[in-house]
Amino acid sequence: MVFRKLPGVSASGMGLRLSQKFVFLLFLSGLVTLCFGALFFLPDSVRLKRIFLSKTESQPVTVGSENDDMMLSRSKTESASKDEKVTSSSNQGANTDTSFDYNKFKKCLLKPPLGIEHGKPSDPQTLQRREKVKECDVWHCKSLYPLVLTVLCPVCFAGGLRGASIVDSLDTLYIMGLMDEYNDAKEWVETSLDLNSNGEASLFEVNIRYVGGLLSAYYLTGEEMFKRKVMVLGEKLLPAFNTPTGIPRGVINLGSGTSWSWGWASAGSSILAEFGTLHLEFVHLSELSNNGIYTEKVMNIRKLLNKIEKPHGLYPNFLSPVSGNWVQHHVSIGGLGDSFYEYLIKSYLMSDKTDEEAKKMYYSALEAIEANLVQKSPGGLTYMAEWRGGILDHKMGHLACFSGGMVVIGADDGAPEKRQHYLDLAAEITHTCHESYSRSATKLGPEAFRFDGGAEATATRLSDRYYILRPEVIESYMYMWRLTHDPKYREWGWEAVEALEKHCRVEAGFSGIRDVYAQTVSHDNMQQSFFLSETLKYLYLLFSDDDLLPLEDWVFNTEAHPLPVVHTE
Ligand code: DMJ
Repeated sequence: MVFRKLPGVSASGMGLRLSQKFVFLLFLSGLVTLCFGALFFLPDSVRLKRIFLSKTESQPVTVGSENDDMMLSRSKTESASKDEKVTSSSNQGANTDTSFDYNKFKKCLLKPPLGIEHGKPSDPQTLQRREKVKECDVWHCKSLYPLVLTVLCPVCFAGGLRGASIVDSLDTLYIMGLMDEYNDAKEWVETSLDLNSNGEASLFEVNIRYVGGLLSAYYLTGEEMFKRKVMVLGEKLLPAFNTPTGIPRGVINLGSGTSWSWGWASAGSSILAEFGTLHLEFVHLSELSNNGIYTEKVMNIRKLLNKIEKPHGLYPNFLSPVSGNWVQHHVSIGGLGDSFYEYLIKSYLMSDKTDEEAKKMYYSALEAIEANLVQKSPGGLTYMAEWRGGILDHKMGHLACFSGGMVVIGADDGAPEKRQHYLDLAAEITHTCHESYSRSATKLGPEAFRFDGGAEATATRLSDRYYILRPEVIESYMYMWRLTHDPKYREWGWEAVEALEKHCRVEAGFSGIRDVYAQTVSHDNMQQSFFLSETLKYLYLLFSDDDLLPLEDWVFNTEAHPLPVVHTE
């Protein structure tokens, strides 16, 4: 068939004459210019500008005034060290010279981060207890500083990066007002934190401890150096996502950018609690860098998890980054699963309650957990069992004790008729975890406790009897206190302080113990960095007024690093 040109009609598809086309194009370009220009006359909206403008065009960097000691001077901002230059080509869009406006961010907060009086409690006993916790912070002892750097840090985190205790404790020191120690730690980060280290680093651990620690140090202090460091580190994590599904592998070499799966994880799988515990930090990396790639990566993980079939609505612990299928049907609210669930509700809260998808996923997961894992012991204790392909293992890990806190922070946002139910569930789980402490000789809890063979919240195996300064039980006390103000949570927290002081304090700081049931303790000579970032911080918050890091403005990552709620304007 031949198309013939009709008389009076141009050859263009639209059938317009050349002059008509010119007038139409002129009109169109005028319209586009008008719409774009209107953006600048509309009420100021960072979000709109973020969508339409490139980072160089958006808000200028504001340098703090001289009397604002939280802000860095421009000369300091400009003195980026060698390893802070972006070197990788994996993320061409990344830019360390971002336009994030720190002053504007602070104005969006509903309350001052450190409260009116740094959360100073009004009653003298609580204040005294808070002072004790502050004194427990090993950094308080100036003479120990070199020891912490050279001895404790390399052993406390075998992740290819040094200085975990330093980075993990920056915000704790700052919140406690230990400014000399904070300044020492800051200086070390600025001059000695090597982000190019060649070694086996866990993507998850680097994210929760280093990315989380640097992000919260930046948000709390406004020090540009922390932002530059975290931008570089964030970019170095991206190669781990180069898999057929975009589900990251667990291990990464930050120097070379190669990544691989844990040798112990079956069939090269990735772990739910690891790839499911990136969301909060990655959203903030995108916020700060004005580069959507980080959010894209975590949204891709969520998309896959949403789509995949879930046995009884549960999320198993192992998933193949190649096929995108579950590798085993083991489900746990403790190790290997825990913080994935925590990050669902916290993603919702951190989005200023706008992330409906995270909310939906959280409440359906919780429903499945309640239907399949939550149990009542013969002695009336509520616990979360583990699920092995449909068979229950009546064991609860110390790690799973964070769930009291998780359930209580989500109590207000589920179905209104379930609010009281969630408050009760959170209180029951926290009570069970407290029982695991009070049933031991040291009044510290074991790594895992059981509810079978006559056991009720006690460890039956020798290998489960250790305590490594973990925070989860105290974390739940802190949230339960904030949301109920039942004084028993402060009492339980104080019991823990006394037990830590009695059994874990050693000359150079605090140490884990090998058997919580032994009157004469044996120390493992290890101070985990989460003792400084989580255990001491949660205790300090427990004995502070609620206006210190108010929950309306801050969400704690799984390593207790406060990240700000992204308030909608
Ligand atoms: C911390 O590193 C984090 O809380 C993580 O999610 C699991 N638990 C340890 C401390 O026990």
